[in-house]
Amino acid sequence: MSSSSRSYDSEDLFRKEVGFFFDTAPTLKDHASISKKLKRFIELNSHASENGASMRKIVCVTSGGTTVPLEQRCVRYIDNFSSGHRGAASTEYFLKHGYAVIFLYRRGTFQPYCRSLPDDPLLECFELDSDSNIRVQQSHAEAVRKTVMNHHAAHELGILLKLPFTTIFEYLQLLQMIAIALRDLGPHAMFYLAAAVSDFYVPWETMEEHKIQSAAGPLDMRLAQVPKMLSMLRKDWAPQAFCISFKLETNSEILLEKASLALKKYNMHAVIANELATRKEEVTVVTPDGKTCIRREVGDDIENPLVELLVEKHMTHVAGTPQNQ
Ligand code: 9Z3
Repeated sequence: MSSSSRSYDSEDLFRKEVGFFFDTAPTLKDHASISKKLKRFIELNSHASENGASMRKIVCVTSGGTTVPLEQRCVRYIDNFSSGHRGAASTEYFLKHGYAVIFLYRRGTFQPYCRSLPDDPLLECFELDSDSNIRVQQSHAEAVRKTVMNHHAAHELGILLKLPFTTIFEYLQLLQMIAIALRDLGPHAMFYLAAAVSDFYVPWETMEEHKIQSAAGPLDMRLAQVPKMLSMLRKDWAPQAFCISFKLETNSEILLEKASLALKKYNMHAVIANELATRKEEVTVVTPDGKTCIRREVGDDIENPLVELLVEKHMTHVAGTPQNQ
């Protein structure tokens, strides 16, 4: 077999797997209302700036881990680690750089502007005065003021759209919707894929409907591979968009090699390599031009210099992409 017919066969098989994934996934709840919100958000934010010189850039930031349900009426699931801190912090910095952000996040994970609040903000930030009126505790007043102010500013300007997911099915359907909706923005759109995405799943049609019974003995289950949708994003959904993915490993010896492989295999514009234990201190930005190591400065978030570097690279991408292709 020639190598070209072999690659055609594997491409064909890959597209079949993608088709199977979407055709058999449970229908996304609220599809129509999400689609409407998305359309309105993109219309509002993709207009040329006042002097007509440039379009506002829109970035889709994904954040948190996807789950893989083991039962259709789900009691148990496999989870992927991610607190959502990276995505929430990065969203704040993209907004600061003038981007509009579609924040695709796992329910219950960190939210933009809420990172410095305590775990139970309602109970820890507020107290009752002698007349039983609610007031903000002095020690949290500054954090609450900043959170509320920034949240309302983003809300009023209409520059932050939050879309939640839990399962791998919801996440990939939403990512596809967003990418297709952003396609017309060409190179002005960016994908910053910090969500920790499941590699294996149970196809909906082979999944047990009811809770799996423990009396049936040890559980033997075959998981299918989740098709790598990064390829679909680059080839079909939004081919001109600037695409950043993340590579997470726990073994530093294989991290950079795996990131370089992902860069080539999925034709990403950059892959951010990070190790679980040091992810808040150090990341390496791997691009076709080389590797840049970024370290956190004292009192800063690592996402600050990371986003700054990516914004620069995105500008170069926009300038180098012929428009109206
Ligand atoms: C990451 O590597 C993120 O940086 C973290 C952020 C999940 C480590 P936190 O949310 O942590 O701040 O607690 N995300 C991507 C992980 C991932 O699933 N990458 C895939 C892979 O490594 C490629 S799409 O194979």
